[in-house]
Amino acid sequence: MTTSLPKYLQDQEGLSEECKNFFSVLPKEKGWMGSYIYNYQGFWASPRTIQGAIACQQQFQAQDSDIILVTPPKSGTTWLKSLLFVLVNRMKHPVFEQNHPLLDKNPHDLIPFMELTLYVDGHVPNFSAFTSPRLLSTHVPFASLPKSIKDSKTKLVYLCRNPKDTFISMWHFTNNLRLHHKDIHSIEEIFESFCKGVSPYGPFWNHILDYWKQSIEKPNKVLFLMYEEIKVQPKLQLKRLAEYLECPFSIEEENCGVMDEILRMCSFENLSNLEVNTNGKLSTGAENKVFFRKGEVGDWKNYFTIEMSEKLNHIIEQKFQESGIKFSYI
Ligand code: PAP
Repeated sequence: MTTSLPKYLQDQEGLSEECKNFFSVLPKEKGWMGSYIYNYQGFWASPRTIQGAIACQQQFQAQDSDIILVTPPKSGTTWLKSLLFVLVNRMKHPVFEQNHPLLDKNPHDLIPFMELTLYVDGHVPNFSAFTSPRLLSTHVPFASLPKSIKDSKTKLVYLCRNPKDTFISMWHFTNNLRLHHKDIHSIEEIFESFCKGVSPYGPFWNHILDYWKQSIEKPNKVLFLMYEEIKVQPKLQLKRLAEYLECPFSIEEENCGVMDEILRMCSFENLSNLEVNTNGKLSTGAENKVFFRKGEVGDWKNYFTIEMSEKLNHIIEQKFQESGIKFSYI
């Protein structure tokens, strides 16, 4: 059946009978974007995303040199994609060069999502155009990553953000994408879902805790970063990232201001004002500008009631206390 809804808002439309049967037995809740999200292998996502994740699990063959960025949605993925791309490719594309790819491509086109782009809708990705190291990304929780990623020397870079700002960013983003098609979700109803753990790729606490645990157990396999820490100490975190990826900055680079230039190029101010990001679109049809809203820490204070803040504080304390993870600006 054809539908006028964009693909990211479609629910069961276009699914085969076999797929419908598959989803019919999964736990189901009201979705943030499409009508419903389903719980598969412990995380919540749309049927399209789950199918993309399954295809990725079945087909993706990791290489030892691969670098994979993992984030819960709206944690600063776009920012870190730009930093990673510029950092890792700085020999091929020197940062002071006029026609740097970051200047005319959105970071999501430079580092594609595996389950949302490469393996979505039955696509078979062509990796021949990728140079080494391949830079890829995913929102999928650790337990649902393709086995070859876990078995290889592939490096994972994990980025999360304080749950209050992540929630607000996600609420704006999903409403933005729904704007032309359906009603807007109220903050109250979507907040209740978030607190129950029902959010894209959630529960958010499992997502963060699982990668945190991996980063402690295997520090050469998973680097754990936080959005707020990059905001506060950008140079330090960039240096950490470069060292982890085994492409540290040389003394000459440090003296020539390469780090400053990378941070400037990837800053919210620079990226959000580029023509490609103000007027361009991704292959999925989403406008590039939806990935740039405010880029600030603590914006949740403009939206949360005291009750909402206390409720989420309680959940954060309960879920993260034992781990020692401390979120800032909450
Ligand atoms: P995604 O998971 O859908 O790819 P993601 O990039 O993680 O989205 O989240 C977008 C958030 O990062 C937005 O936050 P906000 O809603 O609180 O404003 C966006 O503004 C912010 N962002 C995008 N680019 C940058 C950047 N260069 N520096 C800092 N924040 C950024």
